[in-house]
Amino acid sequence: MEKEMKKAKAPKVLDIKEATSCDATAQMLKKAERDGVETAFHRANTMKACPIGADSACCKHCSMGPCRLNAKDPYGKVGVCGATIDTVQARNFARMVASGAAAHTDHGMSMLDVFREVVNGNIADYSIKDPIKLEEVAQSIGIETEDRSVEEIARDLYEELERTYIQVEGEIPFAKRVPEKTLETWRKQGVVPRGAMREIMELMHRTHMGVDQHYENITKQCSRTALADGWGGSMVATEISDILFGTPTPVKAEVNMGCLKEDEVNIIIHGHEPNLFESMLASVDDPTLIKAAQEAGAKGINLVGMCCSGAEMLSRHGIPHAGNFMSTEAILITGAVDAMGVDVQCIKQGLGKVAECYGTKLFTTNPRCHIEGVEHIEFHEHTPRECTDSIVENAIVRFKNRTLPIEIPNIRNAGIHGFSHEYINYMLGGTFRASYTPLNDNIINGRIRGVAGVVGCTNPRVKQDWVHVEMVKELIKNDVLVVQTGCSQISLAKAGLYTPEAAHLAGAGLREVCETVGMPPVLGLGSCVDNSRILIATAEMVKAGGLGESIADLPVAGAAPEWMSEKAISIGHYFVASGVYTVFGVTFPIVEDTRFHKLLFEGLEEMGFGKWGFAADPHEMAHLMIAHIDKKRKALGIDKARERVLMDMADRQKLEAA
Ligand code: NFS
Repeated sequence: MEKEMKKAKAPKVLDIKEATSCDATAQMLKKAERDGVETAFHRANTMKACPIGADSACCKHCSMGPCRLNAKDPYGKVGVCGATIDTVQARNFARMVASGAAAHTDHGMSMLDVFREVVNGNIADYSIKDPIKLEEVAQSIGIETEDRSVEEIARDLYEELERTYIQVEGEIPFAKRVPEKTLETWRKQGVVPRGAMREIMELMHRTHMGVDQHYENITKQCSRTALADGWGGSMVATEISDILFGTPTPVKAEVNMGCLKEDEVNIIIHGHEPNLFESMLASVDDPTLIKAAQEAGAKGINLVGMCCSGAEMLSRHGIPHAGNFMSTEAILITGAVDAMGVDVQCIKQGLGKVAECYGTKLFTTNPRCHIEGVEHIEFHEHTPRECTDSIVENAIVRFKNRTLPIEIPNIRNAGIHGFSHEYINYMLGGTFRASYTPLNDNIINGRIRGVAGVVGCTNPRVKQDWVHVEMVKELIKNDVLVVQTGCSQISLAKAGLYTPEAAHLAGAGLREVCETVGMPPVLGLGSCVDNSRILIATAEMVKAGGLGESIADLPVAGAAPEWMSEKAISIGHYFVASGVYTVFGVTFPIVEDTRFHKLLFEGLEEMGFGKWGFAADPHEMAHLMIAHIDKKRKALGIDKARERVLMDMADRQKLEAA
């Protein structure tokens, strides 16, 4: 083993208890140290974040610099070209939005490519699994569905949705789903997106040296671009994936590293685009491959997901999920992973080294994502099985040749996943009156104080999962219903909050609703592109009535407590631009006491949007959100109802106790 580990560096001392609250990951970090293997946790421990970059006080957009401004005296200095701190920060922030939006919209476009080829009959491995969803999406953007075939509707839908990307003028199709008053604000502010390609291109242009040098004007294009992600690229990714692979409905499933099986061939899919995973599902069900696995001495083939690909498959099919972003290296340390296939986004380059240490076969599959030293098996949507079958075959070979000892943390957490916005509708409204009215009623009568979307990454700069879990517990304790996606959903699932029994952790009002419906106090909606489900849910809440006329009126808030990626910034900004107060943790890449900071944290709200917030402490973060929800309740005149309901409950509890 020593010999095989020779390439790994000896890690410096890491306080594992402070690094993660995930017991399985902690167990694997201890093993990593015994094995002499380094992970992102160790690197974050020894690499101090650049303080100038962390404040976004550095500009490297041209070679007259890079220029460093002074975060402590932000207006004391300007860049060589004269750029102020506001320009520098706004440009840096804008490029994060552009990159994040590009990632989501490119993912959405890949889904649309598959959809087009399915509709044209050029792909046989996928089909339209959910024609009802197809009709609903088509109707929502004004496509005639009455007496028309699935093919006809699908063809029109493709053409319409293609505009989400390539349209040079006019509003994107899903703008039709935005509540009228919210759309009015967007039109007034000039931020209704055209096509994503145009918005991202313009944002990159504007942030080039010597173009847009007014932070307010840059922010305007940030909003337009971010909205092209949320109501555009991400929403297309979700809706098309539902149409092709099925809309999620509640499903019982397990998460955590204990989902690996020592006596089976273990394959992990990690990344973002569901077409790879869907094809892998077909491969692991193939009798020939199962037989090959058995002949190699395995009991079977065990397919497990990680990160957002995993969250999507967990929601849609109940496929077990092994862990979130900060556990992707850790799981390889089990020695039990025979193959890991990755496609795009959130794939650490460090995986290559760890996989090599444990003999795990790691494969990149997408032309957009190669990793030096890692084998590439290209995935083609016209012949998807060529790639996924080959990964399975490689995994079987590795299983057969396993030599290193295996240690799988014996931890699995069962829960209910797979809540689409359609299902929330049905669950709360019932078959015959499916609508958001019962949710709104429960908010109006005060049982539910408000709704919070808690999403996003895990980040080695904070204790893994801890910020997510503490914050969500505080929210539900205060009767805030929590909806989730991505890595955050997995953090809470590992903490056991995805069971209906977890309702006992909720305040009396939320608990009563959960117990009546039989739902957990925390609802998982899937992957990060599925944050678009939260947008649609907010639009439905406005439509159902009684909670104001725009998204900005709703008693809702959002958070990404352990964010790390540019995609998270794009998501945060599209929620803000849609009208939602959105709080981020870890760090915020802007110097306080600058005009740009004031615009994001106050000014946008005055213009009819939502606004940004920041706190590193999970309880403080939760209470910022709760205070905002209460402010909105007051503005709606429903603050008294909650006092009444709590009084009634106290009386009832007294009676019950007597
Ligand atoms: Ni979204 Fe962060 Fe990545 Fe998914 Fe996880 S890290 S922004 S949650 S896997 S995209």
